[in-house]
Amino acid sequence: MAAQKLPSDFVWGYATASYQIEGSPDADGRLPSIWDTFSHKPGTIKGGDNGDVATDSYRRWKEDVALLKQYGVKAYRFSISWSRVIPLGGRNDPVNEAGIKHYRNMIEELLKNGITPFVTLYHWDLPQGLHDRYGGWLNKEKIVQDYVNYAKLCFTRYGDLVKDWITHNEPWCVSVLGYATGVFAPGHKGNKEHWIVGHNLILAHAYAVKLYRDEFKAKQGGQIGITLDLNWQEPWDDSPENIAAAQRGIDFKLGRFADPIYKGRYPESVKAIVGDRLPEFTKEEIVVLKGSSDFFGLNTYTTQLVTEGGDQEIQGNVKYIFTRPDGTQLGRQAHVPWLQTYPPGFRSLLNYVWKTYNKPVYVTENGFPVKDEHILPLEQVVHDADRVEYYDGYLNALLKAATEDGVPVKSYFAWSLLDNFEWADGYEPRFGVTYVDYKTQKRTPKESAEFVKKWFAEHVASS
Ligand code: GBH
Repeated sequence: MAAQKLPSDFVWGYATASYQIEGSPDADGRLPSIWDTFSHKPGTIKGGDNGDVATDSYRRWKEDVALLKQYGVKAYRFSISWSRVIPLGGRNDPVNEAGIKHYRNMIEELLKNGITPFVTLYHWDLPQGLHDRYGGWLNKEKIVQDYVNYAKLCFTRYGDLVKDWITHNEPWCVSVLGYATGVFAPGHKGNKEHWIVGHNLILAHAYAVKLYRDEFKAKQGGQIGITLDLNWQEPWDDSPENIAAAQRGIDFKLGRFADPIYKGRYPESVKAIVGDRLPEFTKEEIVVLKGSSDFFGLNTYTTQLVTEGGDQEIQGNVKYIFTRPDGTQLGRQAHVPWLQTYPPGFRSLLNYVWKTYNKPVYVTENGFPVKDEHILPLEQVVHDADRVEYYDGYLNALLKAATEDGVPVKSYFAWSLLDNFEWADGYEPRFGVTYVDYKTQKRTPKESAEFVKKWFAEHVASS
């Protein structure tokens, strides 16, 4: 019997994000985002890098679309830079037609090539204007209105062509890395603001979804949801403490966003630890929140082993390690310290998400930066066996979850189309299936691009 296949309407492709690839920060009326400001502060980014040039995709987007076409994808997930379309960001600020046109052209080009656009509205690049004016994500009344206005502009200008919308990418990163550990823009530290920012991100998401459903969905016929991130958390051993710790770790990473959005409330474990620093939703807000995502957008890269203990409230007072009780490593080490290859964890995660939230799952990011790729000669870089091993493992885990476990997985977007600006880590880690020579901007496909193409050709049923 032939191996089971994914259904013919399974969506796959690559993902990117505006600040990580576009460059051209001042082009055609764009104004800075908090990432422009943050990355230009000395000491924030490894190697003193910033996104001023990145992969130059604001200018080379046609080349990017041609690559996608060559790679055989069905879809492309990219994000819109808010400060290109509303340079100052606010609902009473001018709309920038040149910025609008840029994404419109790209969307049209994708469709002409048979590639479905999946559009992320917010992948971390808040207009600096809103941060300066009222504290950005910290100001509930104002940011919710301005975000909804921005979303409305995108639905109005692109919604005839775009049918798949993602409100936010990884609100955990925005709130915790931006407002607690301070390693991401805007670089705040502490244990209070990130709960407020997380709360406001959820509300902005929910009111944008309400607007889409009330005013656009019937006419445009699309869907809208949010992308959350979770690396699977596996108890280090089967002691009751560590089993409980893993669940608490998941609640602090995923549940703090997913439970309000899919169930209308924060997890009890989070409330118990955070107490009155955790803002409350009003009754009226809960009505808007609950069920405010048509699907479950999931970014995931690895698995962490979890033990009870430690005093890091942000992660629910649990500890993470990659070393098993028998002293072996969980999987192959990537270039970044937080990632090891472990496909079974992906299968467990897909099952958990489906069982817990009961929504079709869209995997919106998954990928691997090969160790030391930035210093290897190009002949070796393109022969990216460790990345191929990763995709082989993760795609087969997804296939099993879909066909043997019955999880309704609808999409898979690999991260990323190109090597690009990896936030605080600068240009050193390379996640692309395409090598980018940052001096010349020349793109060279790695073997993983061919592998992924072939895998989907073999594992998606023909229609
Ligand atoms: C995703 O983040 C992002 O959506 C994407 O933009 C990014 O390029 C990609 O993954 C690869 O990283 O947590 O302090 O140890 C995944 C979440 C956030 C995980 C930053 C690694 C490292 C800093 N990533 N984190 S820290």
